[in-house]
Amino acid sequence: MGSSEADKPLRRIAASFEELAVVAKQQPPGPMEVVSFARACSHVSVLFGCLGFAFKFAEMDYVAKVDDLLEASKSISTLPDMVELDIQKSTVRQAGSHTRNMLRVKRGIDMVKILFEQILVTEGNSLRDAASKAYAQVFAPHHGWAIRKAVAAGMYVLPSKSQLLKKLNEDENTAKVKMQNFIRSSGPVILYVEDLFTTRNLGMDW
Ligand code: 1PZ
Repeated sequence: MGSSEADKPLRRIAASFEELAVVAKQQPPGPMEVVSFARACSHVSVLFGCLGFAFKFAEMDYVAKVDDLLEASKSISTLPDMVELDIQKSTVRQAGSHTRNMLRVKRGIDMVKILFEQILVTEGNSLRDAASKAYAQVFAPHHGWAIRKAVAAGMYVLPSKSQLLKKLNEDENTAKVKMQNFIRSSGPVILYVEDLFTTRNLGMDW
């Protein structure tokens, strides 16, 4: 069973976000565990491996931030507690803080959601338009000129859609179901994390 999960990363990504969505959709929501959020986000990093060397830098940054959340989960049990601790210490916006890393990782999830949405509506075999739109919507407003230029260059060396699906061990139809699944379940999780910021007036535009 372990190996079939490893062979089908999209299934594991979708399944872990479905579990998080259950917590996110509770009324009142949560509290979501740091460890389950971090583990679900760690599954997403397989996608980088499929995108090639150009995205190595993004992968390293994303993985480091997810690892920080995994480390945090050893002493802090829930995401709201984690944010409260940073508020008490006045470290919310400090580079490397758990709350700041959570915001960056949330953007990564949002980018994958939009990327999947775009892949499902884009004709043809290129990922460039889908990936460019997702990046433009989520990260570009927060990245400086140099990073935006590097990402734009990386868009030209992305694998094709069929190469990506092959690496993910999926075909059009099986991938479609799992992408739709992820789109559906990541929505409430993204909103849950955004709520942690808005309800405490922490802002998210930083
Ligand atoms: C087909 C999909 C193409 C994917 C393109 C992904 C492009 C993201 C490129 C980002 C380069 C990251 C460079 C590092 C940026 C950091 O300055 C910031 C701020 O970090 P801080 O100052 O708080 O330490 N980090 C980020 O913005 C997080 C970047 C994570 C990128 C995750 C993308 C997830 C997309 C997965 C797509 C499969």
